[in-house]
Amino acid sequence: MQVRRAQLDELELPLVEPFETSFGVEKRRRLLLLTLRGQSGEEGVGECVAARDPLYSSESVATARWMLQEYLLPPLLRDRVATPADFVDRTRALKGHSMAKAAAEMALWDLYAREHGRSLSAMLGGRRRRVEVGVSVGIQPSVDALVRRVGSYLEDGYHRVKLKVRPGWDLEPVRAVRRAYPDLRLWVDANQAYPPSAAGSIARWASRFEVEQVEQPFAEHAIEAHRQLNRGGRFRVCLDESIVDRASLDDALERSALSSLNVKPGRVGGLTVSRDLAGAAKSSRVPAWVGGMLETGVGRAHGVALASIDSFSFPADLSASRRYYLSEIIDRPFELGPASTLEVPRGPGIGVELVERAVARARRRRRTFRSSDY
Ligand code: OSB
Ligand code: MG
Repeated sequence: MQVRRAQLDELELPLVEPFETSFGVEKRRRLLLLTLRGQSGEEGVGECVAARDPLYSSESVATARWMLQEYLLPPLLRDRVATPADFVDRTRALKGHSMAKAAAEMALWDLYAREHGRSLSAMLGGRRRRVEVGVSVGIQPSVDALVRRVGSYLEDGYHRVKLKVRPGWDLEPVRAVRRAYPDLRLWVDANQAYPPSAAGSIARWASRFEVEQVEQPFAEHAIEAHRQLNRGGRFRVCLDESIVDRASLDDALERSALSSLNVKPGRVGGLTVSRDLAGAAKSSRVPAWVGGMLETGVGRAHGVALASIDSFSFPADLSASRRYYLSEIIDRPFELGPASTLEVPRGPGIGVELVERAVARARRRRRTFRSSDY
């Protein structure tokens, strides 16, 4: 593949409602969209999941834009890459900046699949036509509001719910949701909000209210604390932020620090590594599932294609488009189908197209890079 032109758009899209986690509230998603045009004239698009501020991880829209324009796009416009995996190999020496790398890697995957006239799912080796999904529910103004919110998602058809928790928003909301919905498949995610000393109390409420898994309760580097919590066995311990590459996964698996793995392509540098991580987890009998970062339809389409691979076995954090945004930037917004699933697009590449007018409306800035400039 030879990239001839790269277009980097910064968008701002209002969320249908604010999304609150232990690290902050997001009302409008700021994001980068990268469009790569190949020699063939085909285009591939990738979404960067870095948020406006570096709260989930050290990356932000500004660091990702800088990394792309200084280090990732120039070689891509100068030299050919054989495959998306080849791009991963060539950029391995550059430390960190996984979200910036992932945006380029995923745009390359879309381009690669389109140049082969095949769907991204098929190119990745995915076999499912539909993928099972759940919904991630932010911290709400009150426990009553949370129970109503969960109720409306169950009415929509979601079979699995993940509650965002933090110290002071855990036992009561989890108890109330469990009382209202005794059979619900219930997960929680703390985004590193607890000190290791909270392990005893987390284990008590998680067991008592039959929480199936607790995601990333402790700090990114607190593998030992996660290992300790994972010894109880009444619920799974899921890692998200702690797993940034194959080495960190192998170490955590070796130490039995996890019993579920959230795989976000943005966090680990793209789809090539995501597929490898899910395979490694499966070999250790740890279920993997595709996580989300409030993506638009572009990142959602990449996530759905990834989730169509057999190595993923738990429901993804990839909900219907309208759970996130009033207006989508793709032509065929994702809708929830039977049995809490999203359909895997079957057209070339990610199988959905950008709606140029919607992108233009959301665009805050654009920069174009051409191979002739390098
Ligand atoms: O930790 O999984 C997370 C959103 C933003 C940042 C971190 C996380 C999340 C989610 C949302 O839980 C999942 C989704 O996109 O539906
Ligand atoms: Mg998480």
